[in-house]
Amino acid sequence: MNSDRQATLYRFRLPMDSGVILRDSKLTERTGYIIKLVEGGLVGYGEVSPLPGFSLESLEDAGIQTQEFLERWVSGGQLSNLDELHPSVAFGLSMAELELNKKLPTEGNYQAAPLCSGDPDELIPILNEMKGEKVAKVKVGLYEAIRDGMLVSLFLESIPDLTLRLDANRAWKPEKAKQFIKYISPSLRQRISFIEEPCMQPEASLAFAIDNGVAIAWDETLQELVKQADFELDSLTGAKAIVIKPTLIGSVDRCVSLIKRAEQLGMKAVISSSLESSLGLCQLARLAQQHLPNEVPGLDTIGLFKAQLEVTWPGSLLPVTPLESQEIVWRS
Ligand code: OSB
Ligand code: MG
Repeated sequence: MNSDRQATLYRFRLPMDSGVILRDSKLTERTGYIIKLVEGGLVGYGEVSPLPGFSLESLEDAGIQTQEFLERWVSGGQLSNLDELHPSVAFGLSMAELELNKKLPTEGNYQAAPLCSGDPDELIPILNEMKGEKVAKVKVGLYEAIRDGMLVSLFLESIPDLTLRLDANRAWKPEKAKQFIKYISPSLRQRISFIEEPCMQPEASLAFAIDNGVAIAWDETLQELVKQADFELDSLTGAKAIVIKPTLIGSVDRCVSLIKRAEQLGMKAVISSSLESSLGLCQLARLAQQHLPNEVPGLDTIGLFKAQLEVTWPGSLLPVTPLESQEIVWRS
């Protein structure tokens, strides 16, 4: 029995901006859990927020599993074999332990790639604020492929030092992907850093990349394959980059070993958000600073919320809801 340990499990609810749509359904509120670990006068937080439509575990299942682990932890148990748990639970517990043990730096990489939808004129002032590489992210595949192609082309033509990350979320049939890329002249294609998951089938995405001289990245494919016991990143090297969304992947150790393996294989790794609250999002920025200080992370999602939780994302003017105002579901 380790009587020095204390833990609290909060359940939070934060209102979302009215227009947030995830895989065809509207997300009006983000719910999740926050873990607080206390030991030897030190504190560590972690966020467990399964993402509806993306995580396989439900919020309830994640909460039950987290509480079970916390009960064991306060009576002296180690947080081991985390990757046997739901990914969101493994991520939150490992993050809380990392922070508690002072192994998470205080500085963060908050240079998120701005998510943009329409007007290049709105993007220019944001890009001018960016220190290093000017990189933005555009969601494609939601509208006509030709419209997307013209928009991306316009962005690249009007901002000569801009690099774009595109995300199709598997929306295109191979013919649609071809229609899209036809609108972007080959000389502009190099400034598409990558297109995430252009097609439904990974093989079709690979063929698209090879046929059109454009790089791709794995997001959903990585999430699916990482669940297999014998998964090796070597099987995914046809793409230039992997997008790591820790809430959907698992423990911090798991994510860090993916980052290291990607480096060995010459692939880019990008730490990305699964719409965590500002608390979890800031921790992701700190993790990105620790392991990928020179890579712009995909963390520009605070603007999808109407409120922050406990901590402020640098530069965000959204109101901050204290953690203490949220429901305590369990405490030791
Ligand atoms: O489409 O990749 C997605 C966030 C939650 C769920 C799905 C997605 C995202 C993001 C995060 O796009 C932001 C980013 O990767 O830049
Ligand atoms: Mg994606």
